[in-house]
Amino acid sequence: CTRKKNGRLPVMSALELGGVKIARDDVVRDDPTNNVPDSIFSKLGMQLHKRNQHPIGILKNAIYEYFDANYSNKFDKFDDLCPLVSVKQNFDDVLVPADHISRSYNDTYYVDSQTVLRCHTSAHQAELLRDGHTHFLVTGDVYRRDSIDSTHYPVFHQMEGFRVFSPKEWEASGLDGTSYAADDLKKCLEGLARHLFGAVEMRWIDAYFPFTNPSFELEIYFQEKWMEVLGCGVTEQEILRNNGQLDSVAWAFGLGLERLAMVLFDIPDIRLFWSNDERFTSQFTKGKMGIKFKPFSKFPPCYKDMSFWINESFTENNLCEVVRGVAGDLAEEVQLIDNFTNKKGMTSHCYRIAYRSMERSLTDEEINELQRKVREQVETKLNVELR
Ligand code: FA5
Ligand code: MG
Repeated sequence: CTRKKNGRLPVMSALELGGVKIARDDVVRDDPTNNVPDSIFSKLGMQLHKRNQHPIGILKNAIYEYFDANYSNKFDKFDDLCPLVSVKQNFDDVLVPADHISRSYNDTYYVDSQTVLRCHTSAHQAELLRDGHTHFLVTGDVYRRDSIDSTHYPVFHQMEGFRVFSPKEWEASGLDGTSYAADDLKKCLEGLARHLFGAVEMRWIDAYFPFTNPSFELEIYFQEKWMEVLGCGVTEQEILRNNGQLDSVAWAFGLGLERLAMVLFDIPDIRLFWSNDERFTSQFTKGKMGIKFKPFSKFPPCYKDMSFWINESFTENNLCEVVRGVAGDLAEEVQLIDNFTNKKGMTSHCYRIAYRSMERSLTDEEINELQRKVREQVETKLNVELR
């Protein structure tokens, strides 16, 4: 990690010395100041985006190529900024309101009450602006408590892009600064999509982010569905003003690298990015973009249903955290399949858990044992009543 100023050094050095255990396994219950399970903690420092033979690293380099070619090396590149950031960096600096859901312990991994595992690379916008950068790309691992399916994983990689315009750049165009930046942003990202994919079906969706206005998301058609691959927009003036850019306008984007790599390399499930199986890793070559992943085998999934009466504090993210804690990457999907409230006002949920290994077939005994543990922990950690 490259550490910077901002007073977070004590946590870091303690961490580096192994002096503080910031990971714990009983995430869901009590300790309100740390909800990082060991499975997540162990992903810190893996830096898939710095492996030139890994699809995430290959993709990062291909995006760099596009920016180097089109902006004659103007974009400063960062891929080594520490994923442990302050609450201020992750949220306040990008104007995330105090009561925004993304700040909750249900959505974000907290190391302590003032330090999080960044949930987006936007956490670095403000400090880089303050350091005088006007064109930059930030790539890194980001962390979120989230649902479980083929396109969601609690650790993934983003690339942030940021470009500042000075008044003389838009004044000649006859457009106002915001329209000028929005046009430029869309052109830039459409050009990037052409560079990466050639032809691909995509569409722009209006979106909302606290740090941009207007805001957009880009979706790509993949596996018979529209899949969101990035968020972007014209940066809120307040962020520029707070960080030393008084008369400027800027755009920003945040790409989901796994999602793009799934489309590019035909990777059907996001868990594969973490596979050490040679049958996965050996299929990719440094600098080669045209490769299509050949599934080495397809094992059948096994489905287990589970019903319980929920309580007020029940959340799907907490359930998913329990499932991941027990089954790790053997959990393929957790899906709500039934939901009703009885006359007494009690609400029942039925979840279907799909278990499948990407690498081997699972035995019935193994799956039954996983399901037994999940049921046990759901009862004890989430305090719900199994049916
Ligand atoms: C953000 O994180 C914003 N910071 C992006 C942004 C940057 C907007 C700058 C405007 C300006 P969002 O939460 O939508 O936005 O995530 C961005 C992308 O990350 C998504 O489009 C998706 O591709 C990817 N993503 C989100 N959650 C997951 C997940 N659990 N697993 C894998 N990829 C994910
Ligand atoms: Mg989004």
